[in-house]
Order: sequence, then C-alpha cells, then structure tokens
Amino acid sequence: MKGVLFDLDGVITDTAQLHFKAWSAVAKNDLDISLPANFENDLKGISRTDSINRILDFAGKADQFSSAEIETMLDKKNTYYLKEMDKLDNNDIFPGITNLLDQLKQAGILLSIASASKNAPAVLTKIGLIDKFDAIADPSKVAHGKPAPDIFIEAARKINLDPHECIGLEDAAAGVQSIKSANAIAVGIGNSSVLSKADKVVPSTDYLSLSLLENVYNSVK
Ligand code: G16
Ligand code: MG
Repeated sequence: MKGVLFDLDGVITDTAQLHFKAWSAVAKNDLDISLPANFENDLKGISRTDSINRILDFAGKADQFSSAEIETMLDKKNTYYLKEMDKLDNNDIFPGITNLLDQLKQAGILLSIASASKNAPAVLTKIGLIDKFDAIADPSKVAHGKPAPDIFIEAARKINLDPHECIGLEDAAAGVQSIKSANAIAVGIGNSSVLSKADKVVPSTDYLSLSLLENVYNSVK
C-alpha cells in the first residue's frame, strides 16, 4: 500500500447535513417543495449538478427551468452551503481521523483527496487538515462524477501512483463503486449492506488504523 485516497464528506467530516440544509432551502424557496429527510442519503457523494437534477426529478419539475435558471439555483445552494460551512472547526473532524493521518504519514504513505466537492480545499482549511494531504483532486477537471472512477484515478495520479497501489475510503455506495471501477481497494465506512461492494466495511471511522488498512490491502492483493 503506497497511498490512501480519501473521500471527504462522511469520511473526514460530516458536511452531508450542511449540503442537505442548503438543498432544502433551495427546494423550499425555488421549487416550493420540502425534501424528505431520507433524501440526504441519496445526495451523498453526488456532484452539485447531478444533485439538482435528482431534486428536479423528485419535484416533478425536470425540463421546467432554463440552464440559466438552474445555474442561479446552484449558485444560491452554494451560498447557503458556504454560510453553514463557515461554522466548521477542528471539533468537526470524525473520531480517529487525525490519528490515522499521522500514522499513515509516519509510514511514508501518500495521502490524496478524492471528493466530489469543489469546496474540499475550503472545508479542509476550516477543520485544520489541509497541510496533512499531499494532493487534492480537482472535481471540475474530471469528466464524470461518482460512481464513475475518474475522481479516484485523478487523486492517485496527483500523488504519482497507480490506483491499484492505493486504498480508497468511502461512506457512499456511489463512491465505493467509483473506487472499485478505478481498480483500487475499497474500504467502506458505514452500513455493510449499503456498501456491499467494498473489500472491507467498518461501522465508523474509529475503527480505521494503519494496521487495518495494511491488512486489508495485503489480503486482497
Ligand atoms: C460531497 C457531498 C455531496 C455534494 C458534493 C459536491 O461529496 O457528499 O452531497 O453534492 O460533495 O459538493 P460541492 O457542491 O461543494 O461541490 P464527497 O465526494 O466529498 O462525499
Ligand atoms: Mg462521502
């Protein structure tokens, strides 16, 4: 194992609830609907554009808006999100993550971010982890969002590794699919029936450690 490719939302910190708050405000103000709570899960790991398309479908309002109107909704969503995101600090880092990053770094393993979020650098800065990573893949530079493999391939490329030399960490089914399609080894964090395609699933970030990741890597290779 030469590298670890990290998803951000749901693996390092919980921005999903902030994204969902922002989408709920757009849905209410611009579409006059309220999003059910379980919709939060459907939007995890999904890009901003793919998210609005799912919401418009749900509202039964696909094809009712021009691309300029959709752009305006996306801008509003991001403005709401940035306001929420501004409240994050290092208390919002998931348990065990800082320790894991330090263990991996000491072992000479390269660390890269494979998040769908264009705000990933800002989030990592707010929670004080930006300097721990060797690279951050830019989601605006890849053709296809998760579940396509592009963002994990790009995250590995940025640390000069082939994906098969890396483990990818994900909390979303679309993200696990993305890791497997990139030909990296997938460790899922969350519910094993939702993340059934992962090579190993742990219930929460507390379970992650250098030795666990090395064991998974060596048992799959
Ligand atoms: C995250 C969230 C998604 C969000 C996406 C894009 O993905 O899980 O809900 O839509 O980023 O975010 P932004 O609007 O900030 O570009 P990930 O890949 O970190 O789980
Ligand atoms: Mg995620």
